[in-house]
Amino acid sequence: MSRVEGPTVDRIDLRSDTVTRPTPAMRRAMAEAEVGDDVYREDPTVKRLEEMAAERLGKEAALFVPTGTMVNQIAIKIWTQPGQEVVLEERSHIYNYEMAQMAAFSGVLARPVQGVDGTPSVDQVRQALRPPVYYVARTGLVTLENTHNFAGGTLLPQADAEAITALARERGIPTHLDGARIFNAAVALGRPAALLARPFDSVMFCLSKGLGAPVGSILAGPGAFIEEALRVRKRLGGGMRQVGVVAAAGIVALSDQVDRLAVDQQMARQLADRVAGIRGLRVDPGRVQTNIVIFEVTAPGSTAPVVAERWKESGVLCLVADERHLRAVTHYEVTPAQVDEAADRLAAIMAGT
Ligand code: TLP
Repeated sequence: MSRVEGPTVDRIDLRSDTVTRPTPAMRRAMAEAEVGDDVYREDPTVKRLEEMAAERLGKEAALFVPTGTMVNQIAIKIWTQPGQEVVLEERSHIYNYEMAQMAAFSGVLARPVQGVDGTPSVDQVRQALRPPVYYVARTGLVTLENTHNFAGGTLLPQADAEAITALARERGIPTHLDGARIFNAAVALGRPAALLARPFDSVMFCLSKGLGAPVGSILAGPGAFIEEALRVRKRLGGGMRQVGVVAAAGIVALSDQVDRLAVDQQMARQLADRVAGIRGLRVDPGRVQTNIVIFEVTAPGSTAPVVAERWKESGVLCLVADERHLRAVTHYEVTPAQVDEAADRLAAIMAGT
């Protein structure tokens, strides 16, 4: 795996794994991609990617979509009716970062439950499902997230996924997994992504995060559901033409980039170990399970935005999760040496506060 060197070698960008640029192999595949008009479903490269993705997730069919947000919203639109509720976790991406689109586009209400490490208990979900009486709204969908981004890249325990989806099924309610980083979970657990996807009716994952593709996410599920998803994607303006040039990078992402996610996970642990030793910051490295590290700023008088600004001045970028928490994400464009360097600069900043 060779890295793409850009003009920003001194900058260490830990804002997200979305910042990864396409690999040389991806760029070659993009240049050589066979293409057609995908709105007419005539792009052979898109077709190949969709078949490959469906197979990797153990689902009947899959659809290539511009973004993860669009995938989640397509799934919500299809599974629900206006006036219904969607049960989701309080810190989930769908609830917090998708512009309240479920309300605007699907006319549904979010019913959040507060999980532990991003996973609600079966009892919490049971209580959040509306009773089958005519005078309350119906629950139209249950969604979960794996890995859970803002809980700190945490893994969804398979037993919980099985139990929650079984409960929903008993009640005739469909389930959707926001698996933006499902391959990080699969690699961390040493289990196939299809196994993690199996309990859910539909699953989303992103090619554009740790897998390094420039653009694109996948929706996978039953054949008839994907047929309908094609219509909803078009309605949202997500019908694309010779998009095989982009899908080609997705094929390389799925073929070449999955196993190396293990390296990102080691670097996240390395970063957490270092941060844990810095006075004024708090993190439990034992809880870092994948490529995301969320740590707390505990230094009196300081805040997460202030520390982020100082870190940025030293050349390291991260994301402010809230007033007290910062998020750093490892990916293929950072090295273990850079992770150490980023930690050294942070230690120097905190020593001065
Ligand atoms: N996450 C981005 C930001 O939007 C926060 C990031 O940097 O982590 N589900 C999950 C769990 C995600 O983390 C994201 C993106 C999405 C959905 C949306 O994907 P895109 O950005 O492709 O719409």
